[in-house]
Amino acid sequence: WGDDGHEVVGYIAQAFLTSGAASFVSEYLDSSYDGQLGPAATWADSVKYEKAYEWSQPYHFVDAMDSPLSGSCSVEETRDCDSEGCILTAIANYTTRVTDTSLSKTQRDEALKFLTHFLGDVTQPLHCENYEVGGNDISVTFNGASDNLHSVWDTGMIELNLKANYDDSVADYADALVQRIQSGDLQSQASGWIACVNPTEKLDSRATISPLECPIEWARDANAYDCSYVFQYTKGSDLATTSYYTGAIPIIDVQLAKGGYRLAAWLNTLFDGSS
Ligand code: DCM
Ligand code: DCM
Ligand code: DCM
Ligand code: ZN
Ligand code: ZN
Repeated sequence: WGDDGHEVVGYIAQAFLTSGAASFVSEYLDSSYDGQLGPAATWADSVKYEKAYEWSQPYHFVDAMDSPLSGSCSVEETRDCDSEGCILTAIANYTTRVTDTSLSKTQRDEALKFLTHFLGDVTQPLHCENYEVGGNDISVTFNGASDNLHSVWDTGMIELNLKANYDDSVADYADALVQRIQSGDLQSQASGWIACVNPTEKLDSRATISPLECPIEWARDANAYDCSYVFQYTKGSDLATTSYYTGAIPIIDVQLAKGGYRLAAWLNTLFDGSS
């Protein structure tokens, strides 16, 4: 996702943190973010082209070598996540590091910022797809301009939706999604989004669960949209002015909502022993 999507994920998560997780965030998050996961969620993108952080570039996605145009979608760790790592191993790594009391405050702050970002990216269908470099190499027209399919999903459709429905306010969009999770149309689905973060289980009793289990489940969930929707646009059409856009918005809403709700549940499990 672009900055707007990541900030929405961070703001949603913030709204669902329980006290222990909220305390960890306010104590460990770099003070320049004022204790808010929303503004901190874009940090990982802001550093990834710096020489010192180039190693983190492959952590933003998993190149699933499936066949979405043939209706075959899948994510496999051994096939799709090579030795340099991917978003699956990055989530596992930073989950371990954020709770590692032998690490410095700066290292745990960095782990929290990476987790906040990657639990967002793993819900973007094209971040869980190898085809045409996750859609980066597919040229499309969007809102009268040349663009690529990946960027339309990361940024273009979200910006248009923010302008049309939320007065260009990321905070208003996040608030609306929080309301829909708490008491609206997303309420009945939300517990299913955190099936991998058992609310009644303590971290210790999950010790036998592979740290990759949840990231893989989340990536497969996002990747399924590559078969059901993402590549099913009319070639040559303007994606902003067709049913492609109106059909994509509910998918983007629910994916950003999942990212935020899962991030809160994840941190609540790690720092409160409950989600
Ligand atoms: N780095 C790493 N392992 C990761 C992620 C990042 O070693 N999973 C970092 C540590 C250093 C940089 O990559 O900042 C280069 O590491 P090295 O000096 O071990 O080659
Ligand atoms: N690092 C990481 N994951 C690891 C090891 C290191 O992200 N498994 C990052 C944390 C530091 C940087 O690399 O910002 C430098 O690592 P080190 O402290 O190991 O030199
Ligand atoms: N990206 C991806 N899969 C890839 C390569 C890149 O999902 N195999 C994402 C990362 C960025 C966007 O595409 O969100 C553009 O990547 P870059 O800036 O590295 O070209
Ligand atoms: Zn992207
Ligand atoms: Zn990213």
